[in-house]
Formats: sequence, structure tokens, C-alpha cells
Amino acid sequence: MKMTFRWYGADDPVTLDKIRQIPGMTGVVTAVYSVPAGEVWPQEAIDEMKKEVNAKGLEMEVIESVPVHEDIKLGRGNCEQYIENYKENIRRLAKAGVKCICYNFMPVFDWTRSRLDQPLPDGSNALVYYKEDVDKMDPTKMSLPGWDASYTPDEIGGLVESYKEIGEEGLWKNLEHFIKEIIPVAAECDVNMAIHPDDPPWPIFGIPRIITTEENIDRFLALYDDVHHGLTLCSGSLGCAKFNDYTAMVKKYGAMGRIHFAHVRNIKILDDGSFEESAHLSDCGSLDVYEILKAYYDTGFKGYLRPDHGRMIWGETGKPGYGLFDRALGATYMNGIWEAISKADKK
Ligand SMILES: [Mn+2]
Repeated sequence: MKMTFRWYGADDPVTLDKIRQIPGMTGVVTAVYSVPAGEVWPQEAIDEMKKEVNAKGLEMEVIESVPVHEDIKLGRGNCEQYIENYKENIRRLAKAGVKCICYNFMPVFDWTRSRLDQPLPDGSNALVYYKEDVDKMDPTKMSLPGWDASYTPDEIGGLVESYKEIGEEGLWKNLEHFIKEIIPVAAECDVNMAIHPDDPPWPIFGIPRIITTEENIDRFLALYDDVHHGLTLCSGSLGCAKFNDYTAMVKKYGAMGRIHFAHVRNIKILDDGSFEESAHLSDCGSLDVYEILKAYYDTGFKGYLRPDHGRMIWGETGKPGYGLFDRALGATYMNGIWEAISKADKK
């Protein structure tokens, strides 16, 4: 297991100088953020970023994410050109020593929450998803918390309608086409493609979401028989639904060698199926982080792991979910568990 940390580039208040001081940190997970989705990333920008990261004694072996343009997901417009661009990005990243690329196939909204700074009883705050509040939201009339406002309400309305039209099977068809095009390139470059599950793993606003359950992940992996076709297994995304047994998934897909990147954090599932993002510690949420890491250890996991979202604690402000303090605590907690499991195993 290689412990990593997400870094949002030069503008991130959580600097490389801070990240390198977290014990056991091997590298950062980052992206070229200045290029619009679908376009080719300039090789100079990739190389420059790698140089900057390496100069701080950190690796840049994981990219999160290379975004998939909506035209690819909808199978329309400039879909084929965007797929060619995607292949070129894989080649360019491989040239810079990248080993793993995280991406997702979530229509329009990516992750969804009802609030990004819900106060918790201990005075910290965190991202939450309260079903009652999300049910009242209309993304064509208001902007969602965390939504980047790059679309007008009319454009969002149009996209939502297009996804409703193609439905789940249409989305599967477009995903299959994308996978069959890009995985041979990834295999040639020896880059592991790691899809991130939908967050949360159920349909939102009437649009389909498909990387949601064990059954669907089975279907996804069956699209292409190659180890480079794999997963970012995110405990916070899959684990916020009671119908998913995240630890069982680690055992199953880990044994198949298809988990390339692990996102591990805890989540507190509420009675009505809503959830709050909690501290990493097992006692703080619904997931057993010890059992999760034990499953990774037992399957001989050699991939990358990162603490996922953290709460905002100790008065820190910044990008919701991506402050320094709580994620650093999460990394340290998980490194401690890993050390204990490894040493007990060697006795
Ligand atoms: Mn995640």
C-alpha cells in the first residue's frame, strides 16, 4: 500500500510543503486543472507539475481525475474526438511516469451533497447528504452546493433531459464504447484505469447512475478482460448505502487484482438513508476502518490509498472536504492500523 494525498495544484492552500510533513506520505494525487474537460493536457504542464511535486520528495503516480466529457457519456456531438483526446492524455501522463488514472462516469453532477459545512456536535463541520433536502432541490432552478456553475440552468435542464432519454442502458452502451477504445491504449502504456463509483450510489434528479453496486461493478469489469481495466474503490461513495458491503468488495475485487486505487474514509448512515461524513475512526461512523484495511492487507494490496474527505476542524477553512488537518489525522490513523496489521502478521 502506498499512502497518498489529494493536492489541488499550486492554488491549493494545503501546500506540498505541508503534505510532505505528514508521516508516511509517498506522493500526491492531482490533475491539470487549467484545461477544460475533454481537451488534451499540454505535456509541459504535466511535466512542470511532476517536477514541482518531485522537488518536494513526493511522487506523482496517480491522477485524479482525467474528466470524461459529457459528449462521451451521452454518445453524441464530438464524442469520438474527445475519446481520441482522452487516449492522448493517457499517453502523455504515462510519459511522465503516471501509473494510475482515476475517472468517473457520473452524468452531469459528480458527487452530490445537501450541505458542505453542516455543524457537528463537536464543533467541527462536514459534508452531509440529507435526503429530505436533496429531494426538494431542482438543479435546473438553483445551483447545488459545490456545483461549479459552469453550466447555465437551461444547459443543465437540457443535459438532465438527454440523460433521462438515454436511460441506464444508454449510459452502459456509451461506457462500453469508451472502455473498449481507451483500455488498449492504457494497456500499451501500462497505466491502470480506475473508475470511481457514483457518489452517492443511487440515481439523483431522475438521471441514471450505474457504478453503484456489486452487481453493476461486476458488469463493468466484464466489459474488458484486462488488469488495466479496474477500480478506484471508494468507501465513502459505495459505503453510504446500506445495500453495499464495502469490505466484501475489497476482498472480492482485491483478489481479482482490479483495485488500483483505494479511497478510504468513514461515513455515518442515518436512519432514513441520509448520511454525514465523519472522522476516519471506526467508532465515529458506520464503517469499520480496521476491517477495511485488514481486507486490503489480506489481498496483498500494492496500490495507492488516500484518506478521502475530512471534516473541517481546528478552525481551518478551505475547500470543503479537503482541508489539511482531518485528512492528515485520517492518514496517520490508517498508517497506524496498517503497521499493527503488518507486525501482527509477521509474528
Ligand atoms: Mn472517493
